[in-house]
Amino acid sequence: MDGDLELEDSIDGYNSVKIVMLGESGVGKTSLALRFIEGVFPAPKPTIAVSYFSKKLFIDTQMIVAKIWDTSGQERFRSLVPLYYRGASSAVVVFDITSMETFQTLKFWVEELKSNIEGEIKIFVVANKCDLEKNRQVSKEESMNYAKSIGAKFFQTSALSGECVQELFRDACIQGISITDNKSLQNQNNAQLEPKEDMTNQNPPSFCC
Ligand SMILES: Nc1nc2c(ncn2[C@@H]2O[C@H](COP(=O)(O)OP(=O)(O)O)[C@@H](O)[C@H]2O)c(=O)[nH]1
Ligand SMILES: [Mg+2]
Repeated sequence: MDGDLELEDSIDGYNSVKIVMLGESGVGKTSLALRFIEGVFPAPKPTIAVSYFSKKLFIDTQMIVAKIWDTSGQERFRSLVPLYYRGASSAVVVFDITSMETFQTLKFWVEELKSNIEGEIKIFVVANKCDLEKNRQVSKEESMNYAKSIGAKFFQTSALSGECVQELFRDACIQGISITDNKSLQNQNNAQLEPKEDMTNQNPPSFCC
């Protein structure tokens, strides 16, 4: 079922995409992941220790398992273990539009990601808390330009209202699965796993909201 919350790292029989969440503490990483998985804005859970979520979804005609790795507070130390990044195909790098500081440190997280990842990864720059427009400190234009400069896609979301959250994670799966499929192809030389045409589009228009 779509709302399943699972803590194990093995879901057999389906292609899966590993998505890592990055960004400063408090920007809404856990809220976005839970909004996607459970479809609700979670009540504040300061002690939340869950760091792994999964959800099955159909993409084209394939059942895909989105495996979302969320930090459980370690990001406060600006350090995540290499295992966190290993095998990731998509990275969702989040900042809070009401905090310029969280946007400034986005660059740190992108560098951190690049120095920990081997091979290709799709990056998604996410401007969260767009329901708090009146407190905005970071303009949409500035953040979009930054995303463009690093070849990332850009989404503006609200875990509170749900705006663009499904679209974000769905796209992270679509983009990620093309990488995962390519890795499988290289490893297995299996022509049947050839990525579908619409999943291999490397630079589709990046816009939401
Ligand atoms: N208004 C608003 N608050 C949010 C949003 N996303 C998260 N929050 C709040 O921001 C705080 C930090 O969220 P959390 O998901 O724990 O951030 P994390 O530390 O990055 O995982 C919590 O109080 C959330 O309720 C959002 O889109 N809009
Ligand atoms: Mg969190």
